[in-house]
Amino acid sequence: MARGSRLARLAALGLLGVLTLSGCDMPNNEFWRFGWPEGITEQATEMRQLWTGSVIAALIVGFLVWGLILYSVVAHRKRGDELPRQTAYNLPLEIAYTIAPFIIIAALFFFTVTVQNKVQDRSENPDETIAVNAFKWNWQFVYPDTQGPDGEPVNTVGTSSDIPILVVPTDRKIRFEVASADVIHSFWVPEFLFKLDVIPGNENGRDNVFEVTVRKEGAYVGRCAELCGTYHAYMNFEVRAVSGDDYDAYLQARESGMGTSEALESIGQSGKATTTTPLPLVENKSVNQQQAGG
Ligand SMILES: [Cu+2]
Repeated sequence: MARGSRLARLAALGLLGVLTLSGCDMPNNEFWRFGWPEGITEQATEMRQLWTGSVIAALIVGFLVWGLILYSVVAHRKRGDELPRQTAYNLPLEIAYTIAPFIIIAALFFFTVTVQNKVQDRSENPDETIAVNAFKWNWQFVYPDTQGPDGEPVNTVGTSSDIPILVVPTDRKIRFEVASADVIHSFWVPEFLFKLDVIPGNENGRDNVFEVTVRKEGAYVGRCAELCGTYHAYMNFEVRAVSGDDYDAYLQARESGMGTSEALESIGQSGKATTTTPLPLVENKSVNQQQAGG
């Protein structure tokens, strides 16, 4: 009986630890990330905190279990031929180790759903909206709230010799609306710790939208993460996160007629992608014809 209640107390203590740790901000350093990559968005931070909390919870359970195993091995090692005291059907103990895992799973589930809701959250009025159009085999990024000299919204489109650069502002809520012109692609920026399948015809604003707030300026590679045909591997792009002021200046430069490179250079950024380069095209006639046709 005494042991059973002690176990229950330990489980409760562990749970309390998880609750406390998940509730507050986790330290963000190499050790406390437990191998989790460093994301650059607000949403990635939420995910990292969930991971840190989960690992700590798992370690608490782990140390408890390892401790109990070690204790049993040492304390109950064979000392003679006499059978030790038999303690089967210890009801309090059995109830404790049935309820404790349930509480732990319920807590993990709760925090997972909470973070998932934050990651998939859509605001009423995002600060910026950017349309992402995927096609075999490249990307087009459209800024629908802008107007270029030709009266059309400003856009950047990649070619086989030019990596498209998706310029985004930091510290603003950005809504990405993804669409595909042909097959299923997947919009993936590893540093966002997020990807979204781009499914053709799926443009109802329900399953083709996500939002992020980028917190760190810099250049980050983006990729297609869904095998979409011969030149799938060529579908790389670059996210260029700049300050809000630079972003506004960039869009203004684009609206005045500058190209992506020129406008980037006008705000002191590199006009070319820095995180990836175009892959050489394979010399294969049938493949090239297929590309021209598709
Ligand atoms: Cu693709």
